Parts: sequence; C-alpha cells; structure tokens
Amino acid sequence: MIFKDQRVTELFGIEYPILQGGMAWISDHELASAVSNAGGLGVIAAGNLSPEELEMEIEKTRELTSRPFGVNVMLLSPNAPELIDLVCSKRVPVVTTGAGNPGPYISKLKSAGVRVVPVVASAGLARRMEKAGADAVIAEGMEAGGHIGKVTTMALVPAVVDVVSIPVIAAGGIADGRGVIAALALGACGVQLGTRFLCTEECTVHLNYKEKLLSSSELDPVITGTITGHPVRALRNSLTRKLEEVERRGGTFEEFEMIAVGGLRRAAKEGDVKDGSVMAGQICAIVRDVKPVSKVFKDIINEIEETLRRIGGVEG
Ligand code: TUI
Repeated sequence: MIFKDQRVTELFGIEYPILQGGMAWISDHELASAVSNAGGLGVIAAGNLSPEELEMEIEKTRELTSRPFGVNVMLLSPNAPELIDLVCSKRVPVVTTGAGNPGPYISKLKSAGVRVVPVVASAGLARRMEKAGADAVIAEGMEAGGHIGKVTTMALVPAVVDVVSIPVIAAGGIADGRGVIAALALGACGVQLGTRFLCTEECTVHLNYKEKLLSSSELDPVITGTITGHPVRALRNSLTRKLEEVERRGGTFEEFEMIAVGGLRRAAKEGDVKDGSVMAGQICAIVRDVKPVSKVFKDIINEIEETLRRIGGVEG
C-alpha cells in the first residue's frame, strides 16, 4: 500500500490523497471533474466568480463526475460570504479556503455537512483552525504560485504537524512522486498540487500560459506585491519588471494596483503572458509536458514506487 495513512482519503471519500489547488480564473469544472475522476479531489476555484457563475460550475462538475469534489473560496474576494452560502445550499462536499482566516464561516459550513479545509501559512493559524473545527489543514509553503506566505514547505509542514492532530496536507513545491514522498516524510498525509495541473490537457488555461510554464526554470517565478501585504509569486515578465520598479522606488499602493489589477485574467484567459500575471510555483522547472490528468496520477504513483525503491522504502 503506497498511502498507509488513509485519513485524507477517508475524510473526502477519494482514492488518492492528492488535491488539486483551486486556482482563480483557471480551476473550472473541466479540470476539477478530471481530477476527481482520476481518484483525487478536484477543486473549483470560486475566486473570481459570482454566486451565479459558481452555481453553474458546481452543476457542470456534477454532470461530469459522480465523485466528491471541492470549492476553493479565496477570502480576499468581496463576495466570499455569498459564495460560502451557496456552497452550503448546494451541499458541496469540501471547501478549501485561501488568503485569510475562515474562522467566521466554519460553524455554518460544518452545519451544512461541508468538510472545511483551510490553507494555512503558519502553525499558529493551523492550531486556531483546528480549535475552530476544521477537518484538515493545507500547509502551503512559499514555493507555491500565486498568493504566498513567508515559510517554505520544508519548514512549515513539520511545524504544523507538530501542533495539530487533524490531517495535514502539504502544498507548495510538489509536482511529482518525489515531492509526494518528501511531504509524507515531513508528516503530511496528503498533498495539494497546483502548477502540475496547469499543464494538463483538461486545464482550460490559455495555451500561451502552458507554453511559458514548459520553458520556465526554477529561477523564473518571482515575488511581487510585498508592499500590498499580499505577495504573489508569478513568472518574471514585463509585468513583474514594472511592478518591481514601482516597489524599488517606493511607489504607492494605488500605483501598484493600477498595473497589477486584472493581471491573472489577462494571462490565463487572454494569453497575455507579457503583461499578465503568470502565477506559478518554483516547481515549474520539472513540469516539462502537457498530459491528461489521468496520466499525471499514473506517473505520480510510478514515481512514488521508484522513489521508495531508491531510498530503501518498503515498496517493491
Ligand atoms: O490563496 C492562495 N493563492 C492565491 S489567491 C490568488 S488571487 C490573488 N491575487 C492577487 C493578490 C492576492 C490574491 C492567487 N493565489 N493560496 C492559499 C494561501 N493562503 N496562501 C497563503 C495563504 C494564507 C496567508 C495568510 C492563509 C492565511 C493567512 O493568514 C491570515 C490570517 O488572518 O492569519
């Protein structure tokens, strides 16, 4: 048995403890249903959606899979309260949250039978989430793409594992079986992958975005937006250079926002990978092909077995 600790698979009713990150403007019903059908937990990103649009995405996902799936609510989104209400009324099996503290919503979600899995960037927030009734936490290190915290996966996962007894899912810097084994070694019992799922056939992100990822190195993802309080990791391009210039000369928040706003939509939907925000994690360097989601799962399982043989684990 590859995954001895079955707490995550049992909690969600899935085959493999592998979650797909809820990536705003990208993770739609096509990607989420493909991941759930492959045995993981597909996640619809509600980040940029209205409640009506999210309802459509949930319905389309249910047409494409009979398996459990999740919705990610980005807590900086102005309509987060309405999205939470919709998730409750639609009886979505799992909610993951990001970019904030979902404390105020936990009891409402739990009463509706929704499993609540907050993304945390510190051990302190993980403890608070456990006390507030979270079913599991996702410890996301700053290798990740998009909005990030300050601590690496290598340091964050064991720090979280040591202070909570709910399952810990590792995220940030994981894209293959080697990364999965590393996460399990740190004490996680599941993983969440974002960047790897960008380069899949079922991912509807613009082709230019996938192509930029395929030719990127681990040095390309850079952090901008520290002055806004919401740092973001994205592949360096004309946009990140403009944002860095504003930050270097101590420009204002408003000036920064003027350039940054709409950046992810421009890259993900319009394919403007020069002046759009191509959010991706540092592990982009090992993502070298576009393949079906089912093949991502098959390859990860093979890589896990290969890794265990190499390091003297029990498999094979
Ligand atoms: O949320 C993400 N990744 C994202 S959200 C996003 S959209 C966006 N665009 C521009 C600016 C900001 C967001 C793109 N990528 N990942 C989950 C995540 N959550 N990473 C870090 C955190 C986090 C950070 C601090 C969660 C909680 C937290 O604590 C807040 C508190 O109140 O203690």
